[in-house]
Amino acid sequence: KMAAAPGAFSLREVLAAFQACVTEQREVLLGPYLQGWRGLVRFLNGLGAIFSFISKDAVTKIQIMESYCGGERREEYRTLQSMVSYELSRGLVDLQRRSSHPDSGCRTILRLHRALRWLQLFLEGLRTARQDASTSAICTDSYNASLAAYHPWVVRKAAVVAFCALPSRDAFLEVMNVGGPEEAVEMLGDALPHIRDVYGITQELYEQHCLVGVA
Ligand code: 1PX
Repeated sequence: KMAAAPGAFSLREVLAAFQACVTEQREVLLGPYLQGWRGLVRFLNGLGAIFSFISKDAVTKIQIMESYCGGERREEYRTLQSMVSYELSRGLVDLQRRSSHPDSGCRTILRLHRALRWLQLFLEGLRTARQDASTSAICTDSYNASLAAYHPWVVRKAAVVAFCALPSRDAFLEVMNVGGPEEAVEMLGDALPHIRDVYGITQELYEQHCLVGVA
């Protein structure tokens, strides 16, 4: 078993951010939510340049959100709940078609939220798959069951081609840097309920406000 590279970061800390973002009142804090995405992007970049078209889009969306969270109205962007009520009450969301507010927080988070569903399915797949399972097959299945529905053909093609570059399940668990495969699987088991929770709270909030299809 390979020792963790010094200075290398562990996916354990990255996923812990999704635990930290749910408050006792079941609000989702945007700070740790975006921090979680930052860590995932860092991890994705470590997997190779073939994934950079994916990480670039994720970074663009994280940056849009970070500028709201550090901007003049930062108080309104403390939680997902406060963001939704602020943007909707001020008419800052283009619901049907992108026009005067093309980069609202609501539409930007929705893209990350859909990707979080992919992440949940993918990690669940990794956790429960046989040792000799193919990571790229797990990834393709999770993608087809989630994000693919929102992507045009050309993006779907590029994504599936990139997935072929993923290492084997064991090698993948290794680069997660949480210890051996058993430890990695255990960590995923601990982290997944929190990811599911964040996904569920967001989904419910978006359904209540008819935001699940925002342009
Ligand atoms: C141990 C697992 C850790 C793996 C970490 C992987 C982090 C993945 C981060 C992915 C973030 C993807 C965000 C995509 C958001 C999106 O759907 N954007 C599209 C729509 O946005 P728009 O502004 O146009 O309405 C946009 O068109 C997307 C373009 C880029 C292609 C997106 C392909 C997404 C594949 C997600 C799977 C990542 C595979 C990682 C392999 C481990």
